Formats: sequence, C-alpha cells, structure tokens
Amino acid sequence: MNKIIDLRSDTVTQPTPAMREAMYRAEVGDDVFGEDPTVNRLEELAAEKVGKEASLFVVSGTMGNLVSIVTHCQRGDEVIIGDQAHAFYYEVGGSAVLGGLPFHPLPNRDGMLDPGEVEAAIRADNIHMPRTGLVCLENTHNRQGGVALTPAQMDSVIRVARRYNVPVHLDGARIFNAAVALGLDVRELTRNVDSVMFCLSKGLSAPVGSMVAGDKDYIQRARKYRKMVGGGLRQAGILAAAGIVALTEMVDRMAEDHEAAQLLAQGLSQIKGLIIDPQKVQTNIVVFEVGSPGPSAQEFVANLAKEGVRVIPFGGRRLRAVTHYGIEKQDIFMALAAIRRIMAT
Ligand code: TLP
Repeated sequence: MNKIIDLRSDTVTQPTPAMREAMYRAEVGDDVFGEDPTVNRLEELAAEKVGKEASLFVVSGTMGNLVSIVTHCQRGDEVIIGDQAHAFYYEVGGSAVLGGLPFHPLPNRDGMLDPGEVEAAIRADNIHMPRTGLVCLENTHNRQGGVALTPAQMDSVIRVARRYNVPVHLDGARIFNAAVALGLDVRELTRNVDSVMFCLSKGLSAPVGSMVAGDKDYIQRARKYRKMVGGGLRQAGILAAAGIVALTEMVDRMAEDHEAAQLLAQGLSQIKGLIIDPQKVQTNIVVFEVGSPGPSAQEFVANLAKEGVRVIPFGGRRLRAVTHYGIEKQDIFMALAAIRRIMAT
C-alpha cells in the first residue's frame, strides 16, 4: 500500500528511532515526589534552552497554557490575547471554567497584536472593572499561517505590558520553528516574557509533552496547579526521555520542514483554483484557500484523503497542511500531484 502523506498537523509526527531507544532505556522514579531523574534532567535542559530558571513537564500544550495562565492570574482577572490565538480560539473554555478568567480578545494581524490596542485594553485601577492579569502572545502563530514574530515585534507588546506591571505569557508551541526560521537562538524570543509554553510534540517529534518555563517561584506555583488539574505523572521519565532527544537532536532539522512547506506553497500557487501567497509561508504551516467556484474545504479534504493525502479544513474555504519529520520532498511532489488531480476533476 502507498504511504499516507499525513499533513494534518505536526502533532501526527512519529517518534524517531533514537526516541524509542531512549524511552526504552529511561531511568524513572515517581515524579510527584520529584524523584524521576529523567524528568528532572528534561526540566533542567528545557529551562536552560529557553533561558529561564526552571521548567515544568506537562502532558500537552493545552495543559501548559492553562497552568501558565492560571498561575499568573487571580480569579476574575482579564487576559488580553489575540482573537486568533490558540489559547483563546480553542482553549478559552479551560481558563474560563477552571480559572474563572474572562478573556479580552484583540484583533490578530499577521500573528501580531497592536501595541496601542493592547495599551488601550489594559484596565485602569477601578472598582467597576476587572484587573488586567496577563497579556498572551503566540509564536509561531498557528491560525495565521505559522508566521514567526521577531524579537522586536514581541518587545513592542511586552514593553507596553511592563509599563503597567502586567506579566506576559508566550504560547510558544512552535517557538523553535520561529527561532530556526529567523536564524536566532530561541532565547532571543523568550528572554523578555515571564513564562513560555512550548511543545515537545509537534515539530520536535516527541510522542507526548510540553514544557512551561519561567522563574523558580513561578514554576513552583505552576507545579501545584498542574497537580490540581491531574497532571501529576509518576514515572513520566519514559516520556521525558523522548523530550530530551527532541531538544538535543530535533531542533536544527526543522529547517527541512520549512523548506518542504515552501516547496508545497510554491506548488500550490501554480494550481488553478487555489489561492496562496508563498511569501507568507515562513515555517512549517501552509494555509491556503480553495477559490469559488470550486469544491468546499470539506469536499477538498475528503477527495484528497481518497488519494492518500491528508490535510484539515481551517475555517471557511481555507485548508491547512503542516510539514514535519517523516515528510520528504518526494512526499510533497506526490501531494501536489494528488491535489492537481482533484482540482482538475
Ligand atoms: N495545535 C494543534 C491542534 O489545534 C489540533 C495543531 O494541530 O496545530 N498552542 C498552539 C499554538 C497550538 O497550535 C496547539 C496545538 C496548542 C497550543 C495545544 O497543544 P496540544 O495539542 O498539545 O494540547
């Protein structure tokens, strides 16, 4: 049978042989007692990579954002965030239900928030209004096509938040993609935020897990919230072992995913009936649109799946394809050929 070319997400990446081996050999202990040596090693390594004092292993990006956000805020505080941010668009329920935190969404443009709009949204100290508890940024920006924010862009928002003593959390699910695309050490992107969540799954190819990093006191408090949401993981070293391989071996190769995404974007831009600007594709996420008349996004997905190529509908007539470890140039050529076939019928 032909290989299924699965471009639905970088979350579908398979662990590498080195990860499987590391998982098999992992030394473990009970992490709830702080005694899993492999988790402890991962937490030290991750903190060092993003230039923070400490970090915390969590099961998912969603848990990481939730724990990060509730650790910064008090019940009833307002969270300023982009209207296309993952932590708002998909995750607001968690912070609302479990954190009692209203969100204040602002328009996202090319992954950015407008610093002036952030300043205007920060609440005055006034009995009628909630306190502004947090500003959230996302880099790379998933729903806006994987755009990588530069340190200068991030700092323009962080400076405003600082002026009002509001902390900043970074949803850096794909922060290593941003660093690789911009040719920077990831610390350039994490240095000025108070907390960062990044995923070991996705482009870094670990099977499970994300990290939350920040200063020691913050991570100690976050650890308590992680336990509250059932995130005490016992012999998690089995998973952390793959995370260590992810951080030591899988960062630089992401450039290949970005090249594959660019190849895909260039190819899609040549196909009649599809709309995409390849210049906007900076990392491993390719968002494109089926023009009208033409198949709906759902029809496109179903027709393409019959050809062995998987993408996801991404709102309206938009679709998303994500490149990752295991997707080779040859797969991109095959995917493009399949897309050409379904668009021709
Ligand atoms: N994004 C997933 C899901 O939406 C399915 C994807 O395929 O892109 N922040 C950002 C920016 C994300 O893209 C995601 C996952 C998360 C947080 C949540 O991470 P997980 O899936 O580990 O809970």
